[in-house]
Amino acid sequence: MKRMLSGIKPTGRVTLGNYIGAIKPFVSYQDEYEMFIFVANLHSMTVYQEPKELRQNTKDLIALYIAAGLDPKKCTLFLQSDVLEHAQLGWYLGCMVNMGELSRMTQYKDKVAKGESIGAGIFNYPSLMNADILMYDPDYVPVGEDQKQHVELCRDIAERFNSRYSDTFKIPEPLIAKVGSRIMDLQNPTKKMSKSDETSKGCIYILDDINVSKKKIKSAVTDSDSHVHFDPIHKPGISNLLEIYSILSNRSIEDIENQYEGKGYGEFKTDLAEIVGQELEKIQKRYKEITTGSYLDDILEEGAQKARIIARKKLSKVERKIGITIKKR
Ligand code: ATP
Ligand code: LTN
Repeated sequence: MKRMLSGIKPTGRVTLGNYIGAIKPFVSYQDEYEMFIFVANLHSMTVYQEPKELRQNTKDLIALYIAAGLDPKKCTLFLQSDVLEHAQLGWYLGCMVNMGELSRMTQYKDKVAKGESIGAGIFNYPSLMNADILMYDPDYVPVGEDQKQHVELCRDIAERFNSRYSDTFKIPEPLIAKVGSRIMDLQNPTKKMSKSDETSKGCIYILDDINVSKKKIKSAVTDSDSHVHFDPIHKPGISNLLEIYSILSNRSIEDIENQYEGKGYGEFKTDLAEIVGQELEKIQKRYKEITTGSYLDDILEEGAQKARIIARKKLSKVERKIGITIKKR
């Protein structure tokens, strides 16, 4: 079985973008691949997190992975901070990446451009991500479009390490879905839907009240035309809604366009609001069932134990190769 690994930061309430671009694809891969899915809580610290919210967002994220259909029996689910080896490997890999390479990362550049005060963690963020990935030798890293650049840097660093020392890391491939890898904000469809945004009107949260989420779909910004047609450049709003519709209903965009030919946006949006509402209802029901009792703690403990076995082995291999370990084993 080929291996897959990915993670999401608990930086806010999980959005429909995270669900469509990451969680739903993870679920669809779990029968075919050996999966490692984690909560990237160390990465979340690159931006200040209110401790109480961080705790809640972390619990919710792990619960939503399962509520959305990830099966802990098929997939190793864990918290990044429970496997200490990530931070240590991240340090070694951070010593192998150049400032220039890190400065070219869009996620970092965007923050600089906004003039935000930036912690050193944001700059070195990709080194920890490289460690998360390379630790487990995955064949594929399923991510949304925004993370492609990070996985490409990870490949470069893995190749650098392998050629400097000797073959140690598998070179991973980013896996990006053709549809749904960049769900846009419903109020500003030229911008990615993001869980850490301050305004919530353009963002559907998986744990949103169902009626609130339906309203958000119905008031999504579209154009003044009324032709339900996929054209992300000229009709970004309706194209975004078409992508959401297509993924959640498992139908092609073309098929949906044909259904709404000559019908206008109102009917299309009402139907989509129903589809989104039903999807969220299903997930929320399961979420309520699994968040009572100690079920999640047990899953995380089991997941961390499995992940640690692989991580310890990989880290000691790395430390022998680079000369940190002085004991002969
Ligand atoms: P933040 O706002 O804190 O950057 P985020 O909502 O962008 O958070 P991440 O934790 O960075 O979410 O991403 C988790 C996963 O979800 C990644 O694979 C990312 O590519 C994917 N993802 C995030 N937002 C979207 C989106 N709008 N459309 C599709 N995929 C997305
Ligand atoms: N950077 C990613 C989260 C992340 C990740 C990873 C994704 C951290 N480590 C390893 C895939 C593999 C993000 O911002 N979504």
